Amino acid sequence: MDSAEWCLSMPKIELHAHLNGSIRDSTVLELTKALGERGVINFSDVEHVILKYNRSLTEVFKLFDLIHILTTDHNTVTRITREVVEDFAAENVVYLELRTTPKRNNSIGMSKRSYVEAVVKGLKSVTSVDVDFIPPSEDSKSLFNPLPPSVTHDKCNGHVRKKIFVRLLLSIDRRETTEAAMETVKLALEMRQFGVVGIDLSGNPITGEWTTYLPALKFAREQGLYVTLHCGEVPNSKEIHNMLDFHPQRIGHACFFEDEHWRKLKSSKIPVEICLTSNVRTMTVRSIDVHHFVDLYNAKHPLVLCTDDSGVFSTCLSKEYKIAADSFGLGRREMFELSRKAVEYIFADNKVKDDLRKIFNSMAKNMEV
Ligand code: 6MZ
Repeated sequence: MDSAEWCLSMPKIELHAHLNGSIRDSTVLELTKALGERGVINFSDVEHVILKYNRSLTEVFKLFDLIHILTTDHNTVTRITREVVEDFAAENVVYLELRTTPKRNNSIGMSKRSYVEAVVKGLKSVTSVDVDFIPPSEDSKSLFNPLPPSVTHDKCNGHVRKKIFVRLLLSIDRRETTEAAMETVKLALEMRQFGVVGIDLSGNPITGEWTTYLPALKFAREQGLYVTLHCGEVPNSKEIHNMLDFHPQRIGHACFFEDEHWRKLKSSKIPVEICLTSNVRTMTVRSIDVHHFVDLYNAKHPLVLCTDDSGVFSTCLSKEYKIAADSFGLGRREMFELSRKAVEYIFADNKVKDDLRKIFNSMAKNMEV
């Protein structure tokens, strides 16, 4: 087995994946053409935005604006959720924490709540793999029926079926107001019974002030939701300090950290979601060989490899592990251990953690690591 195949077959944990950034290229093109035919957009005007390979951070956010035009209706949100879960499961991701920004679109009767319901419907509509997304302790009698027991069994008709745990994070976009952020947190609390476990702060990092979201983030934490923050995606020393002082359960990126920030981060032990391809492509790190992964890894700081936007950056989690192996000289056992340690940083409950530890233990024997 070559190292690409090995990275593919290894069980993996994905903790930083934006739903609309993880959309398949083929789906983006299909939706763009369909809207072009209906005269909603002009395909030749947007083609270059979609097909461009190397994008700056600013261009990435232009692409998101376009993707949101394509995807923001209930059926499409359901479809892309299903496809994204199927794609991660196909590459042996055993636990996925999928994040998305609830969107309101009055013209089509979409509220933040109905958006999230469309996502949940997408989780429910996956048939190629068993999806565990409803926490067992929750009363899930309203809105959707729980999955029938046969669907949650590992064996179906004598065949071992793949199973993926999925939990949701609701994102606050840095363009939003305090009130809108608070609405998202309240929605997350209401949707806990459908696997919502936390809140993410994301969006264009040059937009908005951190203090705008602080009341909503504090409220989220008081109510027992987990919080992860995009932190240091652009140089902003004061914000990085303030975010670390808030002590979120995880942070994403950590690209523009200075010595003081590293010191604070390392003593805090806050796990970092590392997105290698995303950072290189958006030029938030100069090149892969100077990526902060190396320093954090050598310091044994908690970290997890993630994709960020697998569709937008044409990557997948197996590729990210292969890049880490090739660029930083990690062996198979080290990659496996890196993946296994991520179990400790997930936002799902202890039962899920236990199940995942068992999966990794049994795979460790199979894969002889
Ligand atoms: C910050 C990002 C991001 O929520 O519509 N997003 N925010 N930095 C990044 N690094 C490249 N990549 C994605 O997914 C798309 C949204 O996720 C956030 C942005 O707010 C983007 O609009 P959803 O499913």
